[in-house]
Amino acid sequence: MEQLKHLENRDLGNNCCPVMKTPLSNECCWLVKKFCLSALFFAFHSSFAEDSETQFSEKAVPIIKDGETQVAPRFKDSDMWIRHDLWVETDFDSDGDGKKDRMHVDVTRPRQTETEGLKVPVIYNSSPYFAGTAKPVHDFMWDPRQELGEDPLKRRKAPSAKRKGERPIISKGHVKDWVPRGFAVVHSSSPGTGLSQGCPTVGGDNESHAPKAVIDWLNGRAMGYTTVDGLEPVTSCWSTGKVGMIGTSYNGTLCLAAATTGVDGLEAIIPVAPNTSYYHYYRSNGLVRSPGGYMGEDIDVLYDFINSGDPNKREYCNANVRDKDMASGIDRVTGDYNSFWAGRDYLNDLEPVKAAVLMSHAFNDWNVMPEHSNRIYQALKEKGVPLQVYYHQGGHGGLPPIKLMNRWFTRYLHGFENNVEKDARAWIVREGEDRNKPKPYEDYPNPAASPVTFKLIAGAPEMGKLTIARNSNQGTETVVDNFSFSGSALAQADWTEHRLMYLTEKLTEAVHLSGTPRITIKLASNKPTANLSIWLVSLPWNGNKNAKITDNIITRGWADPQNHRSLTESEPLVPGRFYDMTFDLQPDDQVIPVGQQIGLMIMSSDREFTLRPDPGTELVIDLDETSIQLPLVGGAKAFAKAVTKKASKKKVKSTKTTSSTVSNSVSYVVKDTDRGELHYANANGEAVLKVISSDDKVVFDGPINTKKQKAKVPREAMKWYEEVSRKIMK
Ligand SMILES: [Ca+2]
Ligand SMILES: [Ca+2]
Ligand SMILES: [Ca+2]
Repeated sequence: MEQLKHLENRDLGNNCCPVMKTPLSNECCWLVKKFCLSALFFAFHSSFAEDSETQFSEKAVPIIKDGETQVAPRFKDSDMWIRHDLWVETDFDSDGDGKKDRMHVDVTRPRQTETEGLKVPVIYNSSPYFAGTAKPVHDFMWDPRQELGEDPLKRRKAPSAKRKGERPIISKGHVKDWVPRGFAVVHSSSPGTGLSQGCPTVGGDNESHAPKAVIDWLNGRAMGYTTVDGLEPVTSCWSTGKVGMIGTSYNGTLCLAAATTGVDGLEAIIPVAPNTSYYHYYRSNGLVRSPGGYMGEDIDVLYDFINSGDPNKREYCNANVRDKDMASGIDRVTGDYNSFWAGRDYLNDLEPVKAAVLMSHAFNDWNVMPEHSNRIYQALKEKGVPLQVYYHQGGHGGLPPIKLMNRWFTRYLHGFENNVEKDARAWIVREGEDRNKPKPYEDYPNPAASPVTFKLIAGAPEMGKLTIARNSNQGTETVVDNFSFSGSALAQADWTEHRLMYLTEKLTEAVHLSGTPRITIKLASNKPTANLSIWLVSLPWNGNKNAKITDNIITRGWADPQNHRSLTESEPLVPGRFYDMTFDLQPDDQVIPVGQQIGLMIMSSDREFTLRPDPGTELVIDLDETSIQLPLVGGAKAFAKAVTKKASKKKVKSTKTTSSTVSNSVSYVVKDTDRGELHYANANGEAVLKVISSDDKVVFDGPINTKKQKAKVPREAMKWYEEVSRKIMK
């Protein structure tokens, strides 16, 4: 303490950049002989120390232990931190006033950056939300209750966003985690929000160039000023120039946006639940599809939501960005991908990326869905940048454990070799487990997973079967659109025409899905437009209030049948004509436990996500030509094993009939040299019949619970079945 006091009392004046000396003086050698050599080594090379003993040295330095940057006693006291704000000049003028836009930036840094000439790396967080948002957002959404392919109803005007906040603090986010560890934390409001100039563009180029300018300033390559329009400069001589960006959701997007500029000094990013493509946020495979929880949101709604910048510039920004660029680009009529969306898809901008990326997301984030991080993660693998991914099983947001983040930043901002490259590449929190205790995996998707194709066996309006066996002659089944029923209600319904459901056998071993399920579907619509929604569920449905988020919905996906051929061009459907299309559901990593059945549910509208046209559209599905590929650890073999009946089965060789009756389940197998084989099972009230002809053809395979289903059994086979069941009943 004595020494701290001494340091505070030293007068170094206002000079932010005192002459740099070796951060650890020779005094260290007198104090800690044993530690001296390594301390000096680090002092010369990167000015940090390896353990807390160096607090006795004259000057404070970051302390690294076990590969992580430690909270240091001399950086801990928040009263001693230096806080200030400034404006960084960018290289763009997005608000049309002829002057380069300046970004409002705040800085929180250890006092020693002022008193001891300490230089520190920077944790940087940028956002459009820091200065407040327009509320309530649900009042100015688009109305989803409209016919598909028609002009949307006019959207209600948004209230103006009132700027909030007191200078010099823009945000306190991440400060408590990193300043006590000897980092500076920097925030900036993104263009056109708060006290930052420019227009909000929601994914426009200025949102990438703004954080780039701040990183340039942190490296002495851009100008900073004490005021928004003055010329009194502010330098960043306390910065090592090594910057790590972190942020959740939109703020995570901005980490990636900055990285796509390839700016020097941005060494590492930790995007958490980042939106990486506004098309994928507001559309899905050609369909207008809202982010979960924000029905009717679109990119112009988000623009209004964040529009908290200078009120005098709003008229210009509204007219140019919202009412011109966005209005002409968003296309809520077809929902197709176009150049407007391509310009807001960061996958198209990855070429310059060189920052080390620790991607973070959740598999049950139905707002910014997990495909957003996965598409970038998979693409970056090709580029060879240092890469890790952390997934948990919750909803939107959620930082990786501090240890993961710390190892990442310690390695790439301090340049300290903690071998983070040798850590597991993928960290996945298992179902119901603590979010801070992810399991290490070789990669995501799990390299042991391979696609297993599941076929459909008829069953509507009840539930059909999902099987890895071959199917044939299943005909078609029809789903009738009705947005009034939620997907979860339909998944639990015993009998309904508003969804088709196909269930695997009950799992007798857990099944591990890892990767992106892909559906191939052949369908015809009775109208030129139709929604198509796919849910993969785990049944029986757990309706308990305390059900885990993973208990019922495994994953889901949405697509526009009009885009069966092209994402950029919808094609009106010819009523009654069959179309083939293939698309992905959201990526997932989930273990489906014993006792559950995996269900493929096909719906038309999804009331929580799609537009809501008048009910009645009929989609006819060709069951033989429809299948879903599930990436399963262990592949088809593992699945076959997971549905093997553990109870012993009786087999009959001759024409003899056997039956076994166990409480509510009945099964028998009949073999007849002339007629073939007849297999019948009735478990839990679900009757299934399989008839194989003497020349080994499957004559029928499916449920026979309803009149309609029974009507599908070939006549001869039905006669045989009735004959046999009569015998058994006696
Ligand atoms: Ca300007
Ligand atoms: Ca479309
Ligand atoms: Ca899941």
